[in-house]
Amino acid sequence: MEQLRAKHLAAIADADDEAALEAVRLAALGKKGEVSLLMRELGRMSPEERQTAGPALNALKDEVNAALAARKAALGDAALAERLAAEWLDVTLPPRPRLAGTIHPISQVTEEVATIFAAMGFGVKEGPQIEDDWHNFDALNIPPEHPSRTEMDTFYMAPKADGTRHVLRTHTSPVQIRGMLEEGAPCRFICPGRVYRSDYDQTHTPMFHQVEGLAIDRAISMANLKWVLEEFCRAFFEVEGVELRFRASHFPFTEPSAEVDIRCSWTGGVLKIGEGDDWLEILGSGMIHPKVLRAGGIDPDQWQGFAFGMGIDRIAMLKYGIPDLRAFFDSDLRWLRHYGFSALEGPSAHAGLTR
Ligand code: 2NL
Repeated sequence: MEQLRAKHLAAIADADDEAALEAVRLAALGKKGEVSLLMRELGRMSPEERQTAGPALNALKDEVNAALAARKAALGDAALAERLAAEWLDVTLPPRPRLAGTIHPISQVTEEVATIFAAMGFGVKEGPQIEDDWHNFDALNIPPEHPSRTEMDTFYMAPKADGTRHVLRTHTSPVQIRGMLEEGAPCRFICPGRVYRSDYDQTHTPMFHQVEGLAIDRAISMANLKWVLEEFCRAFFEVEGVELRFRASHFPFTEPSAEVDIRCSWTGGVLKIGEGDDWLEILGSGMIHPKVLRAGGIDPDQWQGFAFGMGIDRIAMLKYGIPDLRAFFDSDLRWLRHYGFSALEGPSAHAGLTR
């Protein structure tokens, strides 16, 4: 037994990979291994013999198993150390310019908007681009006969077996409904994403991007709305003295409603935001309609809130001087290199928005 012990422990110490170690294990403890065969002899021994040989064999088996496990761990550590020494990557190296992709202006602006609203306590929610009628229209107090529901304006999916038809969402409002149902009041979040309308000309593409936002609490008012939007415009357009103008308007989902213009100038065909005598419409907003709150599972006698919506593509064009909307979706590499952003330095509240 002492001979067997010395032989197998030496073989384990000599094994220099997992296959060699497995061969040793089989030779000692496999079905026909030497230790296993000895254990089988126990049955033929006298009870006295067995009393000493049994525990001794068990101890040998345990010792060989422990040695196998220790050697296996040591081989694993050595293999890992070798990989760590051989495989490394300097993550601080700059990308090779011809190979590096760029961040699309729409992605960049979406990140900027999320960063600014995050600093004011707003979360970000996303939802499905294919919606049912209820989330896209009914829940938003859009009546059955409203023109926006026609096939002139909305993309409908093929009808299902039960006759219902889903739509490509025409705004991100259905995500706000889902968000209200999920969170309850109070809540505060923005919903950026793709939206679809049947429209194509110089200033419209059938797919575009919108960001909507809402804040619901016991005493939220138009004053809070105005401050939040001013704060947003100051940060986004990077002008200290932003001036906004609220014009009475109408949306089915808000009451009262206001469209918001920002002061600007157009001299020599160059747009300057924050100065001048012109006004540029940048978003729609209002106090959430009681029926819409109720559709979102929120009691309008206890809570109220503001909501707003704006076009991401549009504010991206305004901020970065991009003249043609349709070029956004051409995937032209020269355009992407010109208007795209560095992949490694995204917008953040501490590093600034536009590096
Ligand atoms: C625009 C106008 C707006 C909203 C969107 C909204 C969403 C819910 C409830 C109430 Cl769930 N309102 N969204 C409100 C006012 C205007 O968008 O001109 N967008 C580009």
